[in-house]
Amino acid sequence: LHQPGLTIWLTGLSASGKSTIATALEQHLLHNSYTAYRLDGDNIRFGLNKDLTFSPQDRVENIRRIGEVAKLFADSATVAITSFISPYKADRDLARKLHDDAGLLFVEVHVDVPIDVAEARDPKGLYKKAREGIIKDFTGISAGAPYERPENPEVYIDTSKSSVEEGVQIIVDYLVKRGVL
Ligand code: GGZ
Repeated sequence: LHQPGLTIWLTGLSASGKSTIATALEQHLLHNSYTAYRLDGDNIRFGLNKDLTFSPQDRVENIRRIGEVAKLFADSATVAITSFISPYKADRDLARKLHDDAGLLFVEVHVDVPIDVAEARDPKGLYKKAREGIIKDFTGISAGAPYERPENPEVYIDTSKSSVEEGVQIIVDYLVKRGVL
């Protein structure tokens, strides 16, 4: 088994299903003897990036650091899977460039969902709080907190149409097609 080093970068709205797909993808890879490691809010925003808020400047720094950390994992021949909104195109492109410059594969995955579907899911009640103004700077809801859709992602998943298993399979199929797995 050739163990590849690369980063699979999931981007999308809150409640789009990024973390669920990231977790299922990580399990799939581990069960197939690949080394994979997931970076998400739970292990990054409460640790390395606990000094950062959701202001535009702090989101830029959040994604900059995550891009650097993902690159280190990829460089160690791990499949790094990141699961952050990463709302700004320029920041995602910067993370991509870091990988390109190091000769490491970067796979951008747009985990898309219509915002009304995300808002109806609202698993943590955050959309409701954002509508009420209790949470400020909420992506896709608050003025000044846009989500810039990827223009040319390597992989596209619409979680209002695909199940979690189908979403994982779409990513795996892409990696097989690229000769990575
Ligand atoms: C967006 C917020 C906010 C605001 C708290 N805007 O669905 P969740 O809860 O579990 O995931 C969201 C997470 C977003 O953190 P990221 O590090 O992925 O964001 S970014 O890439 O834009 O830096 C959400 C929760 O944190 N959350 N406040 N104002 N999401």
